[in-house]
Amino acid sequence: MPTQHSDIGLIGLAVMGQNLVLNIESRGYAVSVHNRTAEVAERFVAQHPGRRLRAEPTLAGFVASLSRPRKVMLMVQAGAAVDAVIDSLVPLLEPADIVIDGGNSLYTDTERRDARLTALGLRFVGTGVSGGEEGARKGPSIMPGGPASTWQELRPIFEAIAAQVDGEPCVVHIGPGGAGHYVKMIHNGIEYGDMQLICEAYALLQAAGCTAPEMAAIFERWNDGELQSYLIQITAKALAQTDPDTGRPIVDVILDKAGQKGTGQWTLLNAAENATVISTINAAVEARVLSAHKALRVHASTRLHGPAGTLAGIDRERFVAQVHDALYASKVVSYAQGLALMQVMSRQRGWALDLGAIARIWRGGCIIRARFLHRITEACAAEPELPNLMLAPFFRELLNRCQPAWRAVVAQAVTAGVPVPAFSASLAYYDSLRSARLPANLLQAQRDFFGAHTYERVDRPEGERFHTEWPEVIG
Ligand code: NBP
Repeated sequence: MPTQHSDIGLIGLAVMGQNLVLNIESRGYAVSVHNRTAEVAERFVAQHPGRRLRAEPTLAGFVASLSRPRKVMLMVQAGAAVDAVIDSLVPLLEPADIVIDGGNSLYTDTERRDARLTALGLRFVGTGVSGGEEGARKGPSIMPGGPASTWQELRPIFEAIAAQVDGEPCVVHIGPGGAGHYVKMIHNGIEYGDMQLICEAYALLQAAGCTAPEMAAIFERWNDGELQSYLIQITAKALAQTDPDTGRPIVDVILDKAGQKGTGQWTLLNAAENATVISTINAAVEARVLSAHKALRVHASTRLHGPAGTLAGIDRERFVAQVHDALYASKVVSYAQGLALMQVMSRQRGWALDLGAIARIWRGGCIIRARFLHRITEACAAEPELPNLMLAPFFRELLNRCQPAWRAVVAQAVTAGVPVPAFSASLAYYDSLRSARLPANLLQAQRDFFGAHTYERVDRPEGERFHTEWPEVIG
């Protein structure tokens, strides 16, 4: 039985927990592990002999095995399981001990738990851990919230286990309370947007007659350029994969019904509550929802008329270049929207989020890791109070350059009947933002007409309200 105390303890040895423990131990830390089903922890330690790992079958033994102040990381299922583990842990902990929730918890749950544990003299850190199983093992992007005092104590471990890009660890203290889990939620929302945009590019290339192997080559080429990212890379590999049973491209035999775990929907709700537009992410979440209604779509496909969804006879090479630009521009809009939402919440909650640093820690370890993220860091450094990412010189020039092709792609998609909800939502946002005058003047007239809501005038100071006696409408 080891007598030395462990540096940190982890509860929840499913796929994420196991890989994170192996990562932490490999950086020179002794780790105690505990799992509700105790055999899982014992088997895990037995499978890794010679490591500084210690399985503790009881929670009391687990807590007693840790050096003070104790650092207890939870990697259990988000939701009720986190509360259940905290309930059992609390009586065993001492003031200043740190409980870290590394699961995908909703940031408002994190804020509730933070308030509860703080009142008990404990410290709570809700942290985003991105990158799935491989990230957990080899280096995730880590987004810790919680009090600044915890960052000083967790920093050496987190910096050691995080992904490294250009010699910098992909972790930074995000902010107090639920800030870490909030930023992880936005990361996931942006991930939804990126994935849908890539799927729309795929649909367009397919409509233009490209085969799966041809598209694999196109995405591979794109991955060597400005669009370089993990998601483009895996898309190329997925398109190149053959189904062993049929010999067909695997994407052709996969059913077109998307799943989701809910973090995208959380992002939508948060944007709606804060009157912020995230139309690209919105379109991405809704595209998944609509895809799941397969039977209804199959039925409607024989009842609702429209073009066949093909782009036959198109200049393929030119079109591929246009789709590239449309994808890049749409992606920038999606990030601009996600960043704008973070800015709104940062002000509202007093989190002081450093958007440039957040973009920097997303460069490695996480699903949205991409070359262009350093451009966001640069833009934020040049102008910390940037009103919208699209207005930063690099992105402004990029959008101005890409917009003719982007427009051509959306127009051709609409004409051919290829649904591109995220491409079009991005373009509509771009066009709305650059419209000095929108038709909201008529909307105000309508509101004043039926509800006497009043309106402002273009020729009078802002804030002065007017009402018109509109003609009566009979019937
Ligand atoms: P799961 O989300 O599948 O959770 C399984 C773990 O939770 C097991 O250790 C299980 O113990 C434990 N658990 C449950 Br379920 N209910 C419990 C309870 N009431 N009390 C104590 N323990 C309980 O594991 P995961 O896929 O490794 O994910 C862990 C967290 O990381 C989740 O929040 C997830 O959303 C997040 N995450 C996952 C990924 C990914 O790629 N999987 C990526 C990023 C973040 P048992 O063995 O006794 O059933």
